[in-house]
Amino acid sequence: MHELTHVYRKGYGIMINKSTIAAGFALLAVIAIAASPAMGGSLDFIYDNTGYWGDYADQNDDVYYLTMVEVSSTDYSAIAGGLAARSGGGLDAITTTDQVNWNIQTINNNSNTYSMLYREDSDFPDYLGVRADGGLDRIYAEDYVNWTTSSISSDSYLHVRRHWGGMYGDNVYIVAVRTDGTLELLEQAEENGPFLSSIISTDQYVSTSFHLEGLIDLEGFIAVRADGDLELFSEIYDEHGNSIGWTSTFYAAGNYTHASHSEGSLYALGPDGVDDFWTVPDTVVHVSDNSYANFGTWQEERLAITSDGKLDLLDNGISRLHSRHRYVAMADGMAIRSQNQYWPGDLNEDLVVDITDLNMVLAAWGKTPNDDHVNVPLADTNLDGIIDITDLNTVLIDWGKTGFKQ
Ligand SMILES: [Ca+2]
Ligand SMILES: [Ca+2]
Repeated sequence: MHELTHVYRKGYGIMINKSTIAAGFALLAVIAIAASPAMGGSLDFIYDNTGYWGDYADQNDDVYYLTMVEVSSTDYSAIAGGLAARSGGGLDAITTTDQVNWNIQTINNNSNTYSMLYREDSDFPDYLGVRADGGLDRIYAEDYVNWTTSSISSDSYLHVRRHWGGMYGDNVYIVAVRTDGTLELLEQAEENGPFLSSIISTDQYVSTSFHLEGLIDLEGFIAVRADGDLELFSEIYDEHGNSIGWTSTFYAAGNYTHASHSEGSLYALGPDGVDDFWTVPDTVVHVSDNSYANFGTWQEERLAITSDGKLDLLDNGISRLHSRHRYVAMADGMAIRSQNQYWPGDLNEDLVVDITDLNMVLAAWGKTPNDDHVNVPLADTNLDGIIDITDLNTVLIDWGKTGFKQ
C-alpha cells in the first residue's frame, strides 16, 4: 500500500489524504461478496496525485456495478459517496463522512436492477431509479440507515429528473423520457401521495436537465431532443397563480445528448463536445471537442465521462483528461470501471503496444506534470508523478500486445 502522506493538487487547494485510498481498499476487500455477472464494472476511487487526477485499481473485482450517483449534491462536508446499482440486482450505499473511512451498506429489501439512478436535491438521500424493466422507483432514507423503496410507476422509462414547480416552487414534478421517446410529467399533488401522469410532448427526446432555478428568469427545464437540439420548457399560470400547463420554445441548436446544470451554468454534452451556456444561448462557451457520455461534479470540480470512458476535468473552459482507466459512471470521489481497459503499456490507446508508446515514455523521460501537463500524464503508467524506469518497463512488458487487456 502507498505511504500515508497528503497530496496537493496544485492550483485548486484540495487536500486529500492517501490513507483515504488505503482505508477504502481495505474495506472494499472485506466486503467482497458474491461474484456478479459480467456486466458493469468494479469500483475505483478517483483522486488527485501530484498535479493531475489519477485513479487506482480497487482490491475488489468481485462486486460489479452498472451505474452510480452521488450521495450529496449540496454539502460535501457532511457526507460524500454514492449509491451504486449492482449488476446482479440490489443497491449499495457507499459513503464517508471524513474522506478516510468508507462505509458500504447493502440496502435491504431492494433486489431490483437499475439502469439509471438520479439523486433528488433534498436534505436526505432521496433517489429515483429507473429499473431494468423500465419502471420507476423512489429510494430514500431520512437517516442514511433505514432505506425505503416505493414504486412510482410501472410504465417504461429511459431517463428521469425531478423538478419543482408551481407558483411558489413547492410542487414536485418528475420529468421522464418514456421508452417511446415522448415526454411525461409526473406530478405529486401532496407529500407522499400518488403521482398523476400527463404527456407534455409527443415529440422525440433523449434526456432532460435538472430544474433551472438560478440559471434563467424562467422556471422550467431543458429537454434534449432526439435530433440534438435543446428545448426550453416552462410552466404557465392563470391570473390566480394556478398552473395551467407547460409551454416550450426552441433554446439552442446542437448535437447534444445530455444537459446538466452546475453553479449557474448549463452544460450541454454530446458527441461534438461540451458547451457551457451562460444564461442565454448567445453566450455559449465551447469547452471541449471531445465526445461525452455523462457529466457530474466532485468537490466543486466539473467532471465528465467521455464517450471513450475517460474522466475529464472541465475547468474554466479547459478540458483536461485525467484518468488512465475507462469508466461507465461516477459519483463523489468514485467511479465504476469499465470491463474493457487498455493495456497499461498502450499509452496512446490505439490498441497496440509499439514504438509509439515507447517514444512517449522517452519524450517525457524525467519530467513531472509541472514540466509537461499534457504528455506526462499520458506516459505516467503508475501515477507517481515522474516518468522513469517503471513506466518504461510497463511498455516493455506489454510490448506487442493488441486489443483490450485480457
Ligand atoms: Ca499504443
Ligand atoms: Ca511513473
